[in-house]
Amino acid sequence: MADSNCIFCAIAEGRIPATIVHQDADVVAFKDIAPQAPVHLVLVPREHFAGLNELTPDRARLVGRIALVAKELAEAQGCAANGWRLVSNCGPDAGQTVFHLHFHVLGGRPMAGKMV
Ligand code: IU
Repeated sequence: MADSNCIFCAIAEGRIPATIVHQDADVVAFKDIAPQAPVHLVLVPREHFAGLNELTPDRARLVGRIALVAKELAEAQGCAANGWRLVSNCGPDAGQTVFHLHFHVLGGRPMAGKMV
């Protein structure tokens, strides 16, 4: 179920442009518009829900799918061997700005010792 006011739903449905790097029936991935690392992708489920606080047992498989796509994209982007991060900010204190569940894939530079 999509939310017509949600920017990530709009990207997933192709209503607004983004550099899409993966899409399937459940998951869409695109390049972040304000990259924080040489590799910075955003992975979203097509289903709209705000974030990890809304995770339910029936959505657990979907999050597993996102993790698998993240791993495949890290390999495809060439940062799997050196290391990469999968991050989901949940809520205002975590810095979440778009309230549609998403995961960041970050890689291509050393991040050890830094949270972001
Ligand atoms: P956050 O975890 O909610 O802070 O991350 C939202 C990310 O979505 C952030 O890195 C933005 O640069 C990114 N983004 C985007 O790639 N395209 C958009 O149209 C919008 C945000 I709005």
